Amino acid sequence: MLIELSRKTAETDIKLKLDLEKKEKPQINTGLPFFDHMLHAMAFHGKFYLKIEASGDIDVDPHHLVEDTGLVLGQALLKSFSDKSAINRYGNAKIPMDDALSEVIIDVCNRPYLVYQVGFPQENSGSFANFLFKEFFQALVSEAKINLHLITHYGENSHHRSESLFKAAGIAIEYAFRKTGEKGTGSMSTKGII
Ligand SMILES: [Mn+2]
Repeated sequence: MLIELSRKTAETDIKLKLDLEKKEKPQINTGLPFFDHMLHAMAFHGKFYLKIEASGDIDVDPHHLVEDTGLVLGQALLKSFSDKSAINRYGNAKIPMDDALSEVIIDVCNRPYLVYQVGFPQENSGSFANFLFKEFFQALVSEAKINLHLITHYGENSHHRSESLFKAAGIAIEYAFRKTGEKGTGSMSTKGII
């Protein structure tokens, strides 16, 4: 299912297309090259289609753009689930990249909660401030209403840490939101609804 969303404020202008069931080359352009690199890695390794055209007041601070991109992606993930067909609900992935190992665990449970055990030995990757990734994931979690645990176990290179984290996030997200073909949501919770 292709989901198209756009969001325009005084600070940012974001156009996003997401199709979790279609493998197509990701197209990401936020004006922040390292952020593009991470989002591309997430969609490519998650094997889903993601197109993002985003612009904003990054000359002031990339904060708004990074946060709002997470927000729109979270809204798209929630929408992908709006037909209420059964999905795997849980997903996890542990992905290395050279010296670094990261782990992502997800529960699509309608209760937003982020656990962020993520650290970076270097503050920046290129010109990108790594602490901004928390703003991205916090916004995504709030809008998608998911429980997301992000862990960077180790790694001496921040670029490798974040890249393994985004790859793991893509794989875990794709699996958790993947439709199982069963009817309804009954299989997903003992309460009958999540
Ligand atoms: Mn890289």
